[in-house]
Amino acid sequence: MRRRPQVPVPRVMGILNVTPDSFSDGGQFEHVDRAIAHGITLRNQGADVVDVGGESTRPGAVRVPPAQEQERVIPVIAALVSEGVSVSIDTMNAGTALAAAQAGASIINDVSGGLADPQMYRVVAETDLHYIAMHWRGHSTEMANLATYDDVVADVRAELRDRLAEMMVWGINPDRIVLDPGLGFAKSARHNWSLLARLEELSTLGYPLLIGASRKRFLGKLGPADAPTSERDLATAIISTIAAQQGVWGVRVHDVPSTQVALSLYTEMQKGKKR
Ligand code: PMM
Repeated sequence: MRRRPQVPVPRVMGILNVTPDSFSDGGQFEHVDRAIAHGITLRNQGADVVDVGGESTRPGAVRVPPAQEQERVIPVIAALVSEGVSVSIDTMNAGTALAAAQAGASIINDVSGGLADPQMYRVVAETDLHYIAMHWRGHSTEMANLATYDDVVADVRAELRDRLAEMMVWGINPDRIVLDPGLGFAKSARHNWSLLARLEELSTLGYPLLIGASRKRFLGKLGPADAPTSERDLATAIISTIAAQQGVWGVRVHDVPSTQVALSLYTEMQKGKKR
């Protein structure tokens, strides 16, 4: 990882989705090679970690068998690790998390926060990797129906606290845990904005936070309806700055350069406070 500047800024996690819709044209090898090349580009652009995922979790996405998920991600992880890239594995499957750990991944990023696979906490405890536990209520096909809250921030906080209690039972090292409110997962646009506006209430759980707002649907509402998702990168970068101001541990983004500009701006401004 690159040297951290004196002003604390969030880690940048570059997104590498190794799914057929991300790198579709070409055979299996070209697909893997292009994914590896993109991972190296993300690192060269300044990503501290490259987050490799082989199963789409977009609203409505259907599940991928773990063996197929592993076929997609493991060669990519092994190649990136051999190039000195820090890798996290974006998976809900304990078997994939373990295979990724064996291939050299240093972070397990689980959008289900341990709810999708009863073996996940055992793997996290045994591998002792960093563990990103995201707030989650159900799989992509059902999550739209699960977006009901009394107070979204209080409810997400309470549900994450329940997950933390379970992690302690399994002997997961608290120093390894990062929490994520799970923007867009069983959340409406209004829920996402409330979570972003009140991040400090989640910080009171006492764990570092990761924010994954990148290119999500709620940002699309700020621009023309038919604009490509890459046009959400400016909004994403601004959210990276807002997240930095709230002291988050990391931001997960598709476009690393725009978030780097936003975070450099934030760093310079923070330095300006020092006399
Ligand atoms: N969002 C997606 C996938 N993985 N992981 C974490 N920790 N937080 C997120 O918000 C998150 C994630 C879905 O976004 P994508 O399909 O654009 O990768």
